[in-house]
Amino acid sequence: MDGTTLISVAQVFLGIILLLVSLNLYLILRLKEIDPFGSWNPNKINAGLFMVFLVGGLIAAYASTQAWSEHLIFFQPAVSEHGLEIDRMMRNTMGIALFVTVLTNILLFYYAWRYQAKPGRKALYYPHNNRLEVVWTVVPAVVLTLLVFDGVGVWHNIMDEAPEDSIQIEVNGKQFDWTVRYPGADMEYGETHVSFIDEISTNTLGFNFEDKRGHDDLVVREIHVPVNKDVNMTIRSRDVLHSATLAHFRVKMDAVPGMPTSFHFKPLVTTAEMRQRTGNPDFNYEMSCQQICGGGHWNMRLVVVVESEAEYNAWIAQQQPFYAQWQEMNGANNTAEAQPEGASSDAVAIASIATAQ
Ligand SMILES: [Cu+2]
Repeated sequence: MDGTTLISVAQVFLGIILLLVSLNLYLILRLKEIDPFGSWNPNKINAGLFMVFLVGGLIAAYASTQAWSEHLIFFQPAVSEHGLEIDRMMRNTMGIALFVTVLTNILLFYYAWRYQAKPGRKALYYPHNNRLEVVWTVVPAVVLTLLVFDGVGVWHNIMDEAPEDSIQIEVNGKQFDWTVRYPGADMEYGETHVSFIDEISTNTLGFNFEDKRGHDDLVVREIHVPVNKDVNMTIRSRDVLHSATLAHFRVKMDAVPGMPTSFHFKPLVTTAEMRQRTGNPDFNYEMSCQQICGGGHWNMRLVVVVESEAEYNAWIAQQQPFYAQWQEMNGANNTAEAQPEGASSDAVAIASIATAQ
């Protein structure tokens, strides 16, 4: 038995001894017909405890919010155009909800103390008041309607069609990572299909290499976007539900297998500016998965770099298209032309497995 366990056991024993001693003391007093609690007024004690709970609860709620505020994304201003709107709605809703919650709870506990039972005090029988019913139905209804209308308007702005000249990015979720695709110079994605997926030849996105539009597509493990430009993100999953989330930008959209979703946003602050703002030279935006998707869910993170347009163009220029990499890795013979015309997806997969071996 180590020291800590010994101390714990000693504490338990000490507790039992104290309990037994006080129980005995109480029984002796009762035998002598002395009631030590005889003069206590339970109504007064209960009323006092209500006030203790009210003050203690308010202090605890405030202190815990303070302690956690730097970890709460709500306290870090949004860094995208629509994110500022989301934050405004959040502030309004939280402000109203907080005001009502705090006020009603203060009154609830205060009245329990103020109108505690006392000799001669009689409860008032007050079963119904139509005017009161109307007021507490109509006021919340109007306030909630205003909040909902505001929300619907913002939602439509966010979910509108992405502007034509948006930067196109496709994020592909799978258990357990994200793969990012850029459409390349032709601004068009090549066709992909689940039946072409072939882990051995590294065709994890399932490119159909017969589609030449895909030959310049970039496949990377980082998101780079220029600041102050619209970004249109297509979000896909190849297995289960994931959720592509860029919390700083207030972007969150589920990745649904078999049904591509999308989200467009405009980043306003570069990674470099954020590093200065936070005083953290290692700061990085990230995309995470916020849908529990299995054992490796925690690992689904991706670095997001927001940079100047020149830096972005330089980065894009450095990337080698996936098709060229794939050819290098699988031998020059294994090109789209080498695939038999109209080959079934199985045959293509088997052919590439054979080449890899
Ligand atoms: Cu996940």
